[in-house]
Amino acid sequence: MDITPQEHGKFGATVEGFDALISPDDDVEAIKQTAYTQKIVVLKNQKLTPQQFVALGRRFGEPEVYYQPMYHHPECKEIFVSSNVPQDGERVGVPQTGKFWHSDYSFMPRPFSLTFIYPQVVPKKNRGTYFIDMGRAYASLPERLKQAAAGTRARHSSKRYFKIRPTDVFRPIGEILAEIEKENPDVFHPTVVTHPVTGEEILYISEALTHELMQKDGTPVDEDVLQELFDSTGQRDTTFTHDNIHLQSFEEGDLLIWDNRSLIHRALHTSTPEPAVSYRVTVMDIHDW
Ligand code: 7UC
Ligand code: FE
Repeated sequence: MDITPQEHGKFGATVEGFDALISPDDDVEAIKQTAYTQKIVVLKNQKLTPQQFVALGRRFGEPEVYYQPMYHHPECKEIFVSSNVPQDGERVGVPQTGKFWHSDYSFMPRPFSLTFIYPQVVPKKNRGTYFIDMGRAYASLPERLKQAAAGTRARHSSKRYFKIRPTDVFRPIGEILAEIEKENPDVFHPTVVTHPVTGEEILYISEALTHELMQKDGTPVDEDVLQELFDSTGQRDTTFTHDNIHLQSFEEGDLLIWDNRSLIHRALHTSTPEPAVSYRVTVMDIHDW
């Protein structure tokens, strides 16, 4: 197995010669450490069935089943399907997922540690995912903003990006919102978290899911602070040319693993309706948070 820095983009590593079925545990451990330190790992030339993909995830941690069944793979509930391609005339998964800056499951009490994406149908144009390393972004903030974020908590909510389900059609929006509130109440996470493996400090906020900052005693922080943090870290750059933004592209056979604690990401979906299918597995590692 060979681990080398990625040729394109700003960070990440490429792995050649890893076989999910037979490679030794030492290889898995080396890849895992690389994911924590280099943030993105691309496993090349993977050829896995859905079941084998879940088994690969299990070698890295405990796979989590997404809380909403409409995203599940029909055979493997551990796989979250992003797809605009019907199978036997039926919808599978959900189209156009994650087209906004976020960290997976930050609106849950315990967000995922690692995310695995295994593209199945790769669009020809506009493929890829934007990433921002929020550890690096935090380190380069002006001291004034670091101080403003320090010691505060952030409220995360799925509300703005909750996808209307087929069963929601003709329901009053207020009723749906009340249901989201009840089943998936907003959560608070520290605004600055320490990565349990690397010790790095991370600004754990995203434009789509973070709604408000609060002092420890519950006093709200001036709304401008959060907006400035989004701005400074590159999340408001509609040209995607901010120095913090890395565009990760992929080709068939690539399997991406990333550190979901320190990266935020945003899917780059095709503007024209090109077929695109991607499978996702998410795992919890043994570390807190
Ligand atoms: O449909 C989607 O974009 C799913 C998103 C709201 N959540 C993904 C996650 O894991 O947090
Ligand atoms: Fe995501």
